Amino acid sequence: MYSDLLLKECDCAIITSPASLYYVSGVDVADAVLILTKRGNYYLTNSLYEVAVKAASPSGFELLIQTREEQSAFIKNQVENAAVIGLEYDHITLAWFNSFFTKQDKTVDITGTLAELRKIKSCEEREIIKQAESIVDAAFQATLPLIKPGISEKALRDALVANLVANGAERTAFDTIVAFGENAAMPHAVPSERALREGDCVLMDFGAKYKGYCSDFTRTVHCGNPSQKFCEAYQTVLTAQHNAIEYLEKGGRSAFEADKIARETIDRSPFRGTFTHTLGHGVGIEIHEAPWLSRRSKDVLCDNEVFTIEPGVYLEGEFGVRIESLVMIENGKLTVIDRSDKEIYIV
Ligand SMILES: [Mn+2]
Repeated sequence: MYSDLLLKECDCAIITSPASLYYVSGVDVADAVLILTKRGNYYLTNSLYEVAVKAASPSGFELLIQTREEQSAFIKNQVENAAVIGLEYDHITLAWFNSFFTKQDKTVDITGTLAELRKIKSCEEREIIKQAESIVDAAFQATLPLIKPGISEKALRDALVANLVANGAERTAFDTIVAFGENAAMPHAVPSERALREGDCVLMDFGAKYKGYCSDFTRTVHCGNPSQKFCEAYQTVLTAQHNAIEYLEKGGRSAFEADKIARETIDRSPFRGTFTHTLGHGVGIEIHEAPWLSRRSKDVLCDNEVFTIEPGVYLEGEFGVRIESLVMIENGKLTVIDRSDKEIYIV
């Protein structure tokens, strides 16, 4: 149980990040604070959110609707009565910290414990994420016919977003990336008015937020006949992804090793050194969370974790290719969740 684990390190845990609020209580509204103690758990918010939080009725929490002053006094009182206070160091601001704490107060960071808890998904969480990824598959299929010369990156982005919502997404899981031709060489390109031309690649990276959980998906298609160089880059990225997935299918569980296998595949090709980011990341309430698949990762991948495998090749001034799948490990077996084809697709 999360509260037992959290209260091992401290006698009062204060949760302030929307993602952890949602994970622990099932409700995240702006301006809420969760306080977990051995004596009881409190959900602090203000009257603006009273109806919403009451309707969701987070179990195991005493709901306190307070003014800003009452909330401050309540937190101060909890802090005074605890020897060690757990905080999400990666979320609180110095201003917030200074309004409740002095140098004498002993605090510990609970970010890592929450990340460890959140990276193991329950059966229910995995089901929701599978549904979130099927929304993305459907939106992709619905958008493919719109990819024609003349359409702008922004217009294609808008169509993708509309198709996500039409297929059940509450909203997008992150800012949708649509990049044509040379813009695709920027892994986090921002959609522009750039119009699609024959000979451009089309990189689309997008995700759905569904029942509070994210999905993540990338495909790169091509407008008109691709060059030999593009085809080679595409096959290299696909092989890199395939090799990493095969390693996991065969029971490999080192996140570092999975990254290395994909990276070496690209580095053995003419595209050496052009895979400039990490292989993947966990996906859950947040789009980027533990585990981390990178050159520096010490993560050992486990049952019931959900994460991406997304190698890429980026050639400045020319094009970029990224293929991203969402995978999970269940009962010791790897499952690729997205269903859309990965063979080179020409529009
Ligand atoms: Mn991703």
